[in-house]
Amino acid sequence: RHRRRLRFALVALASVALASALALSTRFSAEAQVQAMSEWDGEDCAVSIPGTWASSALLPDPFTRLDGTRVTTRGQWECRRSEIKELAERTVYGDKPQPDSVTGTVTSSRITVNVSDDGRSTSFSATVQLPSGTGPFPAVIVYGGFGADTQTILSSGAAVINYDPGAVGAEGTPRNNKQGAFYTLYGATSSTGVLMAQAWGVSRIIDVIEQSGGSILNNSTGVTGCSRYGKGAFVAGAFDQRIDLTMPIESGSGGVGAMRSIAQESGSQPLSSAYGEQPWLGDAFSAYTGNPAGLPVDTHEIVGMIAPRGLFIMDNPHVEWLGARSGAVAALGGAEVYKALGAGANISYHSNVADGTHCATRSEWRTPLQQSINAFLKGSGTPPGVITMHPNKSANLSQWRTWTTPTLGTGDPGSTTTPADTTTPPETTPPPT
Ligand code: MCU
Repeated sequence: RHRRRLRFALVALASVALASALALSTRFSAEAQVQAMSEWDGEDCAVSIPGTWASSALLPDPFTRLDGTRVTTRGQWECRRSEIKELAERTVYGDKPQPDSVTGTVTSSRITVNVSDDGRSTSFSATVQLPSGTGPFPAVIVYGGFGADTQTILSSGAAVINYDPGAVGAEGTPRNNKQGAFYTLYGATSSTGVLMAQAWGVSRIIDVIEQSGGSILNNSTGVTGCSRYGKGAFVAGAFDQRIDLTMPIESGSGGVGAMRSIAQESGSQPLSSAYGEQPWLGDAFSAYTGNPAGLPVDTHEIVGMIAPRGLFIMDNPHVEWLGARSGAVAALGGAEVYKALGAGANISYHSNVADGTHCATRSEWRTPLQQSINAFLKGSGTPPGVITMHPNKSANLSQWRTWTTPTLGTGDPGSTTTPADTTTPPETTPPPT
């Protein structure tokens, strides 16, 4: 692991040099391309979780640490983010372990992954579709076989990695007999939910891409999926900082939707149902299905964990079960973290679509999808940077918080505390029809 860290550090140094060069030429691409060093770069933060925490009906303050003080610098945010990660693992999703060894191969049609941890081994694979042109290409890991616009991904110049998440974290099992590659390693009674197991699988695919030497796929990676696979893509993006672009589609309850808001949004999938329908969430979440106010986090902070990396959240406002208003609540709350980091344009939310069909391919999302791939996976152009809510499913953040949003500076005494870019995504409202 240490050798890997060193390699990441060297890559990071090179990227910093590259990023500064880019910053001189185009300020925007420097913001859009965020280089992460490793799966989680807050490993060295000392996080100690208390036995109890205050209950809150409104969204918890992302910027107040467990010790009660607020973060004021970007460095402090990194460790606050590790607190959020730890709390979210313990109460919502379950733990995401880092295995001892990962090997595998990347060809132009397939990625194979072999993982061992603590004397047990498992493997799984995914198929690859390359775009036309000359590689190496960035790639988008697509959960499942529906709902993501793979044609637009390919025509934007990114490869598609077809990921069968069920091979790593299976649906259709009772909680005490979970199945799939993750549970082969960590046990069928692991309390980690299927979404986190599947996210772990995504991280192992990225490990193999990183090791492959970059002749077919480079290290720019996105993740997407619709519905249950949108829940999965959201968790994958939040818990692996090497993912440059996260695009959950119509993910609903157990996905992007703010849990406190889901509990109040009429017709949306109740938390007890999201917990019970499949072992998506971790076993510990059973304590909160009827008491979301007791959660120490909510999904706006999972959105915040992704900041300042690329995020494009897509919601369907026509199917009540999908709780699009709660998705908007989480997006607006999480966008405050992006703003605090001076990266307001790196998050987009869009639910203003005409077709009510769940997981339809939608013309309204094609351009922002292309822009997101260009900005975050190819380093060109500007990200969409829009929050566009359907009028029937709009949200008002002021009803959900009492906290304010700080501007997080570098913390260096001599340096300016003003972030490079304080762009706020415009809140666009469609003309009345
Ligand atoms: C939105 O995702 C789920 C939803 O949570 C389930 O209740 C329903 O059964 O299936 C949706 C889905 O994955 O549709 C493809």
